[in-house]
Amino acid sequence: MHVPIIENSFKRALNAGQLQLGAFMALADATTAELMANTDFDWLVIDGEHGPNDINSITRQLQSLAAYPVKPVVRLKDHNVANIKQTLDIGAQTLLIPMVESSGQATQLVKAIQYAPKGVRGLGGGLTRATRWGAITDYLHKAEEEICLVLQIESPEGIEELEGIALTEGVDAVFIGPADLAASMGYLGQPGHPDVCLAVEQAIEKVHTLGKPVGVFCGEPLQAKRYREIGASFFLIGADTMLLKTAADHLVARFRT
Ligand code: 3PY
Ligand code: MG
Repeated sequence: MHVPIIENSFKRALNAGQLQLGAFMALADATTAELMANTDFDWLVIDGEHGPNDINSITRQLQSLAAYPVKPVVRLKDHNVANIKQTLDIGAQTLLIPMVESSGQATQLVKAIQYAPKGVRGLGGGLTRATRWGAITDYLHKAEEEICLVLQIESPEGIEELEGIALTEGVDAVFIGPADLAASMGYLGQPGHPDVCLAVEQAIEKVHTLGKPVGVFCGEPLQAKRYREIGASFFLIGADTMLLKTAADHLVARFRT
């Protein structure tokens, strides 16, 4: 049996400059992921950096999301080549990788998603969901085209190296993380500080000028509009955890008064 490779609609949307509104999912649960897939978000990030996810919970969430048009992304916790290999092998096609600070790191991350001789991704073949256990018979030759590598910039060092990182061949897009950027700029817990917002704006403008898709976490519609105007096209605007917490607090408060 031959199954065609799954096209990466997130990669295509980014390359077409289409607005993509997304959310983090840190509840690490397949049913929650399915619930989130039944909203109007364009993309959802299974968060393996801060959420209590492991390779099994990420697999279950990818399986949940596969039944819906929403575009799944997995954020990894580090740059480990073996983690990247396993995450691709369970069928993730878009990876968001945090804390990238140099073009050297970007080059290593690109190699991690490519098979030899270009890269270092090990061959899982029929053992993997990525190949639908061998049913996607041309997976090896088509995989790279359908993988989307998004690197997260969230430090002054990363901002300094922005051009080299964004222009590294094989890097599909850049995502700015204001929370860690604020902390590393000396404004811990103040991602909305004017100096941080200015750095975010300058980074967005730079990546956009370089012709690469650029995204950012931004929970404020007006600020997101501003970021959109200067070139950002994909946004994370919230998280499942934050949505549940806010709604729960709000509900109880209405009855306590
Ligand atoms: C950050 O802001 O530090 C993130 O990682 C994502 O928004
Ligand atoms: Mg961060």
